[in-house]
Amino acid sequence: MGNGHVLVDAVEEKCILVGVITSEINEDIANEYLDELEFLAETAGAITHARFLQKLPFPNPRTFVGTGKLEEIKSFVIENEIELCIFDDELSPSQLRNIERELQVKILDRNNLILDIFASRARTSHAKTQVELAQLQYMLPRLTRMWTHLERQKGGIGMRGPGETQIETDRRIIGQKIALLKSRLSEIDKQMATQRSNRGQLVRVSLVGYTNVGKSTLMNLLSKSDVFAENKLFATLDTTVRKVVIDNLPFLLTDTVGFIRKLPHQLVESFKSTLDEVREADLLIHVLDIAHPNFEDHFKVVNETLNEIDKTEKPTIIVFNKIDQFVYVPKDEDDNSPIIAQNYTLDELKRTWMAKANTKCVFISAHEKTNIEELKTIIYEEVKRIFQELYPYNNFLY
Ligand SMILES: Nc1nc2c(ncn2[C@@H]2O[C@H](COP(=O)(O)OP(=O)(O)OP(=O)(O)O)[C@@H](O)[C@H]2O)c(=O)[nH]1
Ligand SMILES: [Mg+2]
Repeated sequence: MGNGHVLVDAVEEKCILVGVITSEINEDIANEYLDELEFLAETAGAITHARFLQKLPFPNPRTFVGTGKLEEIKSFVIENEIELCIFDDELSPSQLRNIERELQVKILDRNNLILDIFASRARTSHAKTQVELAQLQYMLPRLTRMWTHLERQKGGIGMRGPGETQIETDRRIIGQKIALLKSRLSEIDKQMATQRSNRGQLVRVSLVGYTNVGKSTLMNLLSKSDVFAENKLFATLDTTVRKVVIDNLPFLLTDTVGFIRKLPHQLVESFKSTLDEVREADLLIHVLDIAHPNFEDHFKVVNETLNEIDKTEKPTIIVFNKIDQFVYVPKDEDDNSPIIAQNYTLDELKRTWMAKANTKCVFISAHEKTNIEELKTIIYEEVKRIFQELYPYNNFLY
């Protein structure tokens, strides 16, 4: 793994994935969710051995999947010595207990997995505190005796972060810890707010987008800095702020944590000051990975998350990244599979988006450095316009 960043334990854990097909989620979508879950598992250091999907009107309130399905999963787990079962949706405390009792292996849901990746990614004490708080809050209602005696000592996925420090399974102690972390965070939040307010009269621009779309790569390109970028989910946890100058016009550029579908609520809460960067930005650069089959879905998820963080509409530039990886898939007339974005040519997509987005769009490759000049021109124009609005009496730029 490049750059000397050691993320996973040397031994990879054997896992299986479980999801449901409901009236709201058809089979294709359920499979796409599991693709993403598999990428998350891989990022955390687990190898997926099988996927189990069940069609249900709604998830079983007792065991998430039906009893028969759970039996099938159990045989597979025993036969293949599976150590870890990952469920795509949030499990209730009682579902977790019931499934654990039945399968007798470590059970995680998507939220645990995301929190675990965040825990192993956290570098600064700020990020660590934020993740630890989110983990404890998620863990608190889900403490089971089984969980402790089975797996606490062994470590591994889902056990990093606060798990490593052998927290007592005593709710009271955890409650105290949560209070402590909260007060520590509110101290840090204050410091960060002061830092932000001391930045002077500079327009603030934030790179936002789904995880792994190329935000950090673009940050490095624009600011000639060296922010960690890699083909794993959540490579970035801490925001980095750089002063960037385009044609004598200086502004602040922030690289932020990537978003993902079903981002745990606790995480959004405890990442408040990280997300404050986005909240206080004057201009957003929304980066999309046009080569990803679900990029339009990602666009929606990011917009929804942004809306949760801040209700006000901000000026936004949409950047379609990775055009070098885009593969046009022509569709035969008798092909009845659902239409995906890649069934259009890049030119068709450009025209559609330019027409339907009421904001500036640009198509680039951060990797191959294609159309970067065009992007810089657009950023320059927007930053200049915003600067003149914010500081009408400051003419030091001209
Ligand atoms: N082919 C191609 N790959 C790219 C391009 N831009 C970035 N990548 C790759 O995409 C992967 C993710 O890039 P990052 O810059 O880490 O993405 P990010 O949005 O910062 O990801 P998180 O911090 O995890 O949210 C890396 O492997 C990059 O090398 C591009 O234009 N083309
Ligand atoms: Mg990044």
